[in-house]
Amino acid sequence: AELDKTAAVVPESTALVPAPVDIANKLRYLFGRNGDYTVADAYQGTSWSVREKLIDSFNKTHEHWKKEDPKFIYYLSAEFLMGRSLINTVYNLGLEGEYAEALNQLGYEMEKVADAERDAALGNGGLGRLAACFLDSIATLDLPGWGYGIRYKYGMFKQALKNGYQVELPDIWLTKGNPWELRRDDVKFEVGFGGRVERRKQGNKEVTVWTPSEKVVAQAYDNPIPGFNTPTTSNLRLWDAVPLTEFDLSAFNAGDYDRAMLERERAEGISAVLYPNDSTPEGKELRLKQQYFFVCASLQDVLSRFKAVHGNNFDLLPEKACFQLNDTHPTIAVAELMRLLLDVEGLDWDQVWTITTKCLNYTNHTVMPEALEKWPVKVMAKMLPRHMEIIEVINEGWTKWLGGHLNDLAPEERTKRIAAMSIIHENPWNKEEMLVNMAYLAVVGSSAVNGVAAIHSNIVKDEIFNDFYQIFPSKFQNKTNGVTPRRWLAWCNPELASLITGTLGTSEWINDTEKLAGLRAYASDKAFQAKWAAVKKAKKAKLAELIKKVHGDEVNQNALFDIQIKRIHEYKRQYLNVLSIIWRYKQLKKMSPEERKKAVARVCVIGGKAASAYDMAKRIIRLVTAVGDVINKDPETKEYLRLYFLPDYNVSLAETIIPAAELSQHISTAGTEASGTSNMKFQMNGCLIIGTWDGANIEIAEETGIDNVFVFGVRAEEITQLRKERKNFKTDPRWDELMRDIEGGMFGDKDYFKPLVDSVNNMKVGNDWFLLANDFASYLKAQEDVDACYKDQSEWLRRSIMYTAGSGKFSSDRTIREYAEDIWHVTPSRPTA
Ligand code: 73E
Repeated sequence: AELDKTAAVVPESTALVPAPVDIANKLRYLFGRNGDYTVADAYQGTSWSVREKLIDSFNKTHEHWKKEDPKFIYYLSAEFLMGRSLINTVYNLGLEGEYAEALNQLGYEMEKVADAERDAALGNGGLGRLAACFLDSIATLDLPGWGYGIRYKYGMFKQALKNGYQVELPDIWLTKGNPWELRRDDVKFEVGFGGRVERRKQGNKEVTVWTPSEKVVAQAYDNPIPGFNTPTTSNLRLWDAVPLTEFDLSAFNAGDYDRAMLERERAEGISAVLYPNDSTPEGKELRLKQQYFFVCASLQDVLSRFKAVHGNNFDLLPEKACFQLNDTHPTIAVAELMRLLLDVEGLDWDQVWTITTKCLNYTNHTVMPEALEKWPVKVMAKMLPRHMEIIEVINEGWTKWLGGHLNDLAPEERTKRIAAMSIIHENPWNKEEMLVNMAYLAVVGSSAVNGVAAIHSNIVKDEIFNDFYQIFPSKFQNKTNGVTPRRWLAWCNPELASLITGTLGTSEWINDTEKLAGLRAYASDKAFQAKWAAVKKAKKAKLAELIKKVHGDEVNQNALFDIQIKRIHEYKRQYLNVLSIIWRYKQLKKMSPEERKKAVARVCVIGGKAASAYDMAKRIIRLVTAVGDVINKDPETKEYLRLYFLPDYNVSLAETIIPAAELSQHISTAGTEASGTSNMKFQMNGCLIIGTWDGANIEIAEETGIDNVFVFGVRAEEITQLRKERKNFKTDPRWDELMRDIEGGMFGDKDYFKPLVDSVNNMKVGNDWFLLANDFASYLKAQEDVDACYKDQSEWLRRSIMYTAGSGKFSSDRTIREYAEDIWHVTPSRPTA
């Protein structure tokens, strides 16, 4: 008999079950635990309980959006560096009181329980973390929007130290299950690779048919993203690669078993590992496969939802969906959207080109020339033959159009310019090879192109894409990065948050960071400064505890906590930081005990991962640990100077380090760091900055008051000339001394450090491309200014308060509002609570 469906009572939510009971229930029925819980259990029980509230909110939001059918923004990114979810979810949903209380009743402390969670580390660094902050803001601002990416089985490697050298260990993060995801067994798409392309007659029309030689299935996992102070919970949809045969059990007959297993391995390989490379992408075929895999699944998913509502009215697509390409990694979307609309939906070229370019937008994140992705035509033609054809046709049309547009140029000049702007071009290092320039494809295929900080967007316009900018000036924009003030101030530094709220008389700053400017009125107030200092002190004590745990050392908690945490890269110049620490050490050694007592004591912390194949970066890590080994043991100076390398820098470590920092270092060669985002997190937490005139440092200095920031070094405009003149540069005698020290074995490992020394001195090897020697003297001078300022604690605290007060601009809410208004044209749509 037919079931009477209306009779089924679906409880609206689990809200009526008290949290402690619910946690115990989850442990009993999901894990078979009955009392006697470990902290890890408490984490599991709590998370699975919170998950249900999250899903309730997710469902409400999506029912609402389904009804309203607003325009959506889809953020396509190969990386989402989410970090931990429990605290963020509980606080964003406003459940912190309830769950803290529940855990107390069970005998646990929320903070300790939260510590049992593993980071979701599906990203390398700034680019991936930016994507995560953007999702938080998109949800908080009630913007209809989703993230789309890859559910890597192994995320960013875990970094360990062995005798002071980096070793990489796999990030096995899913083994204990993941309460923050929801597998959608009904959402799967096929993704093909290789094979051949044919034209066939279909009635009086010629159609193109691509028959891939290999197919895999993309399986959707949803990761609900709760907004703060709103009923909106949006979504990050990640794709897992599984074999086709999982559908088709008949392939598992006796003879095919081996083959079926091989197929499984091949399929699963696609979403197995994140490429652990930051700022320079790896030109490996598997990486192109990953890119196409998630782009293809995401576009099919969006089109299938669109068609369910609007049928074949594809001209409406740009009014219902837009895609942001997070760097060039998802750029194959240009060709894939064309293919789906041309070959699958049967529209014609001009219509499809119009729709595609209206729907796509591209963000550039780096100026490093080696970072602009280029795929050999041969590789692409083999893996994605139909896409290669489409790109060829796009390029033909493009270069032809250019020819007309550049009519005024002399013929030779015109030919040269067209060649320089061609999406497909010769490999300058190997004339035999043709390359597809993915950045050019993204620029030509998008409505808007943006950089990530003011200076960077100018470099994008004036240098890397200048030819394109001259033709399409209005296509180019700036969207200065931001970070979520929820994770990076309110939740990671509740002590400071409550002082701010108490002082401003409102917590509205969490959604409206411009309100932080109200703190300026208190910057010189002694009583307020004392409270501000007490918070910093408590956070420093926490970091000191961590250093003790990792290195076994007690550190002087009255010392200046001086931090540099970011990926290890020559352009970020951790090496320069180490040189100044060695210099400081040598000065301390020369002082009498009385003189030393007057010196500013420092605890220096450096953290960050080196890409596994990045040899020079690994040597820099070893230099840090070797220098630390000498300095930290020296009985004469150890009260005054320490240097620790904190291994396995990740999101959750950052949440402990940043609130404790008093000085942070952002010292890239001017013109090399597109933006930086940790600088914003430090600023929010009242940490002073020593930095170059680069990336977002510039805007941070403008907002904070330039005199409050320790700025040093040459300017971006000077770099080209300085590089030309580098051969004749007269190095500082102090620099020469330090080079001799390292070469002479002051920190051991002479041979291993030799290439490092050479890279900044020897013209044959490195030519000091990042101009450490040029900035060395002004850097030491800025460090002296830091010391002088720290001696005047009231001035230091005033500045610290001015940093937080000036951080309003750097909320990712501001950034996302700008994207929404200037690029996406999406508007808020909030479900009722
Ligand atoms: O300056 C940062 C920027 O703040 C930049 O280096 C970083 O993106 C951040 C967010 O905008 C970045 N990462 C990459 N390119 N730029 C990158 C490139 C290839 C693979 C992985 C990451």
